[in-house]
Amino acid sequence: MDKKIEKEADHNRGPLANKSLGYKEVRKLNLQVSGMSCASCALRIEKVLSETKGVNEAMVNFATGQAFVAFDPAQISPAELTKKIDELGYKSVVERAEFPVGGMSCASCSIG
Ligand SMILES: [Cu+2]
Repeated sequence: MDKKIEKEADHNRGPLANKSLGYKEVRKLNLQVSGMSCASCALRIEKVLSETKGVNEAMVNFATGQAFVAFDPAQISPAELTKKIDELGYKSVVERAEFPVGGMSCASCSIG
């Protein structure tokens, strides 16, 4: 009689519960993207990146030509991310792989 309740409780504590707690490693990456000719290029890249397995978040800024990606390094590598962009017909260069460090000087200072 109690067995059933117990089993259900276990089920709720299953792989899904662990997954939301266990996936903490996120690496951040800044990319310089060239070849974009309008804002929808940026949206297109953004969409493809954010649908890529291992990517948590992707933002592409047409005006600055910069892309920001938050990803799980266990699932995808920076090289694979730049390849994705290149496959779409744009050129991308890793500008900086971000580690959780504060107080760094302004990244946009280095943009001509
Ligand atoms: Cu475009």
